[in-house]
Amino acid sequence: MAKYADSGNISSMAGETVTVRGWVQDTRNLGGISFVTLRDRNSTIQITLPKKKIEPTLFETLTKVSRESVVSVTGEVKESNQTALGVELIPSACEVISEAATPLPLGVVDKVNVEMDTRLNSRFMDLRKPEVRAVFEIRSMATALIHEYMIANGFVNVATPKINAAGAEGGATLFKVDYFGKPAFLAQSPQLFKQMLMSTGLDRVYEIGPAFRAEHSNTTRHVTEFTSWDGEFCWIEKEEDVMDEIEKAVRYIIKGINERCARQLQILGKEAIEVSAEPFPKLTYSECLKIVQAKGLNLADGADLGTDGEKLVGDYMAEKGFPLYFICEYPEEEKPFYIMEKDGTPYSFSFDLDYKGQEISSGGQREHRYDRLLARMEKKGLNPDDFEDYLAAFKFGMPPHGGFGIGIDRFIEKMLDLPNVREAVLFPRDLNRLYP
Ligand code: AMO
Repeated sequence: MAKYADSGNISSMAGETVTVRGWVQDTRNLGGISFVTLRDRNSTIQITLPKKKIEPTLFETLTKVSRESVVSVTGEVKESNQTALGVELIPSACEVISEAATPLPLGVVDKVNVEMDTRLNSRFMDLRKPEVRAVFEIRSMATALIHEYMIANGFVNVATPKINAAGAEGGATLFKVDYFGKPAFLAQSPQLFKQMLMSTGLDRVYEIGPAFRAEHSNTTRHVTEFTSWDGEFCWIEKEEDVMDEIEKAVRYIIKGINERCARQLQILGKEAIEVSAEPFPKLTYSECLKIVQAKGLNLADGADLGTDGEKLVGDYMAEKGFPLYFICEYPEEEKPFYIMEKDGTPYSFSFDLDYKGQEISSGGQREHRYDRLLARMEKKGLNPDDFEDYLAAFKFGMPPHGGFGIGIDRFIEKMLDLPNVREAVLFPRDLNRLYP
């Protein structure tokens, strides 16, 4: 039996007889000679069929097989200065393993602009395009790098429940499920659990897991299921300690992607992911308000910066050469109950990390003092009885702590300049999309 080869190693196999497997991307019949382009995970291999030298049924099969069929082809590897790999395959046998039906729901190589929805409807076919796959290969590496960084820095990887009796991020975006006749909710974030763990001695934890938000708005930055990278750790003195940790982690990931994903970045037309040499700037909310007001957006003090405000701040920071920057000291009113207030001011020890004009993360110092936490819950109109188990962890010895949550989908979207967060999700879920 001939040995297997693929586009990654066939260049060094001239003179050998090998078997290659993949998808028939394209067939060109030029009379006396035909070419089949076979695609595999990395690249394409040219199969050359000089009509007179190829057995007729083999010639017929390979030149007539429908595009995107999966085939296995055995033949001799020959040097060629006409192909990107420097070799071509002259076939002596082939097997059509899985014939593709026609017409295809979506072209793989056709240079036509197809709506994102059409592409997402046939995502399996869309993912056959190298530039679509590259996003997910980079995302995979980003996830590996997060694990590397977090473990190397003393964080313990945890898994917290995704079906819960209470949510942490406000009632508006809770997904209700029927839990054996009782109401339950899909987790909006691991917030309550990662904080409870702070009272245990597992005092540096992280999680990468799904988070669910019943987002009723159809935007380019919201999906109803996203992947949250959460970190939480004890013994912080101020929220800046959390920002510094995120910055180190984000730099590690971007550096790692630049070093390990050169091929994928090249497919996406990028040399490298840019990151500022100087530390990520820390703008206060009040400074941002002034920036957006100067740019003509009339926001009242205390108002949410919103998509438009964030974008204006992003433009301002881009001019200064900063794709990534923090916005800190948000009004306490804008932030959840678990964030610590900055006493004597309307602000809080909170921050967002923005990437090119879009929030990708938020976090801060938490209120670890039981009485103050209770007061904050009441101020936010929450019933402490709904959070009994969470609150118990604060009653019996809770260190000061802080943390962050980063949406991996938005992180990848912005890193790769994708126009929509859905482009960074394999099978996105949103207001209108529950399949595939
Ligand atoms: P927040 O609600 O700001 O904070 O969410 C943190 C990050 O999660 C991502 N994200 C989303 N991504 C896509 N679609 C959505 N609908 C969506 N909602 C949120 C964003 C966002 O910045 N518990 C806190 C974090 C903390 O303080 O540790 C939290 O969930 O990238």
